[in-house]
Amino acid sequence: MTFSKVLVANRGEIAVRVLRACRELGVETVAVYSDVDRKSLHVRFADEAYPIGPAPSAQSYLRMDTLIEVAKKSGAQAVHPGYGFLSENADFAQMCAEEGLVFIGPSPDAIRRMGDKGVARATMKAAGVSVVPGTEGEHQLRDEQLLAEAEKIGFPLLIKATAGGGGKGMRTVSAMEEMPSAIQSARRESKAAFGDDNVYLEKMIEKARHIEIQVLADQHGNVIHLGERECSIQRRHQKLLEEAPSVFVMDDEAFRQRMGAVGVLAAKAVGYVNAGTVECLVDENKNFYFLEMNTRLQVEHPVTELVTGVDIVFQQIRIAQGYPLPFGQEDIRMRGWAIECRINAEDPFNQFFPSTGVVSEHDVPTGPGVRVDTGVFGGCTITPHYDPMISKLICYGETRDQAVRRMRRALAEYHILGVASNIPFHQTLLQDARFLAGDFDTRFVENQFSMESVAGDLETHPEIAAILATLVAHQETERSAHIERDCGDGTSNWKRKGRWKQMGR
Ligand code: MV4
Repeated sequence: MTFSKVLVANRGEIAVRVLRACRELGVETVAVYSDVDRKSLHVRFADEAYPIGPAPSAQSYLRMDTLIEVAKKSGAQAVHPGYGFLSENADFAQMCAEEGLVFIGPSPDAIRRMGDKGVARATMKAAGVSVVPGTEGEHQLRDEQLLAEAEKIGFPLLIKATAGGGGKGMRTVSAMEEMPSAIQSARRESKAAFGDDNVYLEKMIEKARHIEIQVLADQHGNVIHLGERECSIQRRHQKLLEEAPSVFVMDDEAFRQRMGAVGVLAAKAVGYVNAGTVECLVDENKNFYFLEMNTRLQVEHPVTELVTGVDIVFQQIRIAQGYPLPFGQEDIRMRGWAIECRINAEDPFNQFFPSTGVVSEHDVPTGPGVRVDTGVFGGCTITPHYDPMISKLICYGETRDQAVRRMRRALAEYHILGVASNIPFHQTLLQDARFLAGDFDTRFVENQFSMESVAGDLETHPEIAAILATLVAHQETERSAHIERDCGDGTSNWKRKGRWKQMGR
């Protein structure tokens, strides 16, 4: 079935990303927006846009009934969920199907089986994929059973929520006497977050890297992988920088293909269709273990797009339309290096405290090897209602060194005024000897990295600030004298700009 219209059930940069893919496919688009998002970029990028409720996600972007109603009213045949919100909600995928809408993603059954991490582990183990040693089976375990299992597994170990993922409801336990209280608190956190207090145990893999495999599967049984992404640079389970390939895999093509084969096996084990990501832990000896599968498009998908040349979102839509993958595994090669910095509205000099308010200026870098995916523009407001990401800055180079140099150059070109950003964090990281040497694991940012030496230099210089402010004001005046070339359709640029500003269209 070819789509003539797609509804994008998301906001921000990922909604814009999906809308762009639709435009390139010649598919009409429908955006949805909460009250505070009426003037958002994703609304401007779509052919039609509908209000779906107040700012809190639970009353807008998470309202399945409203989204389906809008999809049907607008005449869309398919729904793209983006990431977050309803993207991994099996009930939503099922509801779409029941209402005759194509959910651009895997089947409700595949989402469910990967959504329960205990079931996912058992399924993978049965398929011959190596999982971290730990509790087995799909059933719920009582406290006494968990204690007995912990004895067998040994310490340190991790208690994880079966309904969790991404580190929520996770506890590290280093000795038996900590178990009872750790089980209680993990259960409590999981119950509060997911309405389910079931947990399982895994031996803790130390000094592990967090590497993930991108897979693509069509409706005709073709499953391929697009290589790995290195995701170890994170803080409190929030990824900050991702790269493809991983320095740890580098040009060990045999290792890459072994990991890729595991990704393909995992997808096949649940009859997976569309784009998905298999998260692995890789230890110092290149042993790797299945952790979980994310049944959605991921934030960091652009690094894979740049090194493989595959437009993942374009392929997602094609797959949902029923087309077979236009290439096979043998056609996929990773060429060059890509790095993504997540630019967040948070203050790296104040424990990454979130920063909200009006983004008065947003000057994004461009030039060779630079891509910026964003939903932010000068004059927009960052609210506390949604995630704090301002943009994704992605740089490509023939080598890791060139990608790093381009990223440093791009970060220096990047100017955000009005809210604090973590750009200084990235600038510091990209000068760090350990990072540059590829000598890091998942604990790096929290344990071996500090912004303090940089913060120490941050004296205030009011005179310099005054001179800069004058220069900026002067530059602004000069800039306003430059006139855009008109687009040839007879509409005046002033009219277009005014309409854009006032109507948000
Ligand atoms: C682990 C692990 C070590 N051993 N499992 C974190 C997010 C979720 N997807 C799985 N995670 C981990 N699971 C075993 N058996 C290490 C992580 C992990 C991590 C743990 C503590 C602090 C930071 C971390 C960052 C990435 C991954």
